[in-house]
Amino acid sequence: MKIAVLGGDGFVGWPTSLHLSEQGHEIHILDNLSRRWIDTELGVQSLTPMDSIQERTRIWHQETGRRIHFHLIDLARDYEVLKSWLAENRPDAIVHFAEQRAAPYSMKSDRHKNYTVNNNVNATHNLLNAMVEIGLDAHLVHLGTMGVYGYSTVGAEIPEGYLPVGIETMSGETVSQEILYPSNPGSIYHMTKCLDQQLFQFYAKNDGVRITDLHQGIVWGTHTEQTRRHDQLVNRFDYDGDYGTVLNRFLIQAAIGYPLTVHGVGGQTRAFIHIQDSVRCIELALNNAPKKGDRVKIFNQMTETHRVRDLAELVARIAGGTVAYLPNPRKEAAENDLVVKNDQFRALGLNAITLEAGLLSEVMDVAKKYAYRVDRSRIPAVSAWTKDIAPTLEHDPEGRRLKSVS
Ligand code: USQ
Repeated sequence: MKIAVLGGDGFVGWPTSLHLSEQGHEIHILDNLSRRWIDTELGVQSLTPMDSIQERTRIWHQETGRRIHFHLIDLARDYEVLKSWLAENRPDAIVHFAEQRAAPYSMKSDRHKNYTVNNNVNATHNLLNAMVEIGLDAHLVHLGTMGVYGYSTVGAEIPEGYLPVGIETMSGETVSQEILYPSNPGSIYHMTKCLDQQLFQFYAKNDGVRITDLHQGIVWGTHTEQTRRHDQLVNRFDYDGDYGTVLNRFLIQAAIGYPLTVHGVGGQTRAFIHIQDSVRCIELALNNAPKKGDRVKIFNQMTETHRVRDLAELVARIAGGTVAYLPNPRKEAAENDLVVKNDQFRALGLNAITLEAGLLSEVMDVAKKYAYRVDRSRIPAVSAWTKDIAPTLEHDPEGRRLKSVS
């Protein structure tokens, strides 16, 4: 297949591009490199030394003889450029990662809220709009999030996208219907993914666009089979307070002897998936496209659930370290349970990497190897969900006063 990977320079986009290229697909990365600009804005860098996208694709060609093409396009702002590119290249499938993906960054200030909404919603809408306008019947696979469901404890499994409900009619009968699971976003970023869902429902119904939406949990790990092939193919690894996700943060904190930063009492339960399984799921989704006229296909892309404080204790046990219970910068439930259905990927043959099995090698191969590149001052999470939370975040876990919490 000819596959356009939108956002193919990012944390999941890059290993996905390599994986699909290795499978023999013709890969075109469309990216505006915004993630690299945000690193500059925040004064942080990937833990792993990351080359330019042009250099990465050159090394891939040198190692495998396969070409990955790169196109510098901003989906949210360059609608006409995107439309012309799609019209000229007519990909068979499009994988859409091209959104600002950090919840803390999206809550940092009013400017960051605007940026996240404008960027994410426009990117998705521009894409759908252009596909319909040029009559492109490509399968669109979108990276959504488990966060669209919220993490409230309801005492029932979270289904894959749709919830069967009984509705009492005016004549007193009960009719059953499947509705999109009620969305319950916990950040501006998560809210944009809820809005994406509505766009997908409309374009599938009105124009027959074939769409798969992957509700992914928190990705952990760094390497995939392909990124291991050469030092310069390495994936990015974020550990800072905005882009670092919880488990990867704990791994690097343990490696450098920094207290593990648990928010609140650490009672939040979240869904997780290893990066290798994430790219495999995208391949499975591409190979199982919906037919024209089908409703949006939704998969829960996660393999296990864990409570944050249990993860911290597990990492501290494996890699050593102490756990710090800190004021929570977020507005979220102190404790929640989470039970998630993921039958569809299991039925398609996903054989998951378990966290206990993979953690130690991650600490040794990545966290300890690159520990010398860590800037400890970038570890504290200082983006507050509301103004009244901000003053509680004045000290880092080592007791130092932070300069600014905005
Ligand atoms: N947390 C800590 N300590 C930390 C960092 C986070 O206790 O140092 C807690 C947070 O308060 C939260 C949980 O860990 O309760 C998860 O935080 P996270 O930063 O790992 O994940 P999140 O903000 O939810 O976002 C990440 C990705 C996002 C993706 C989402 C999937 O950045 O792109 O959509 O995971 S999910 O969480 O399932 O919605």
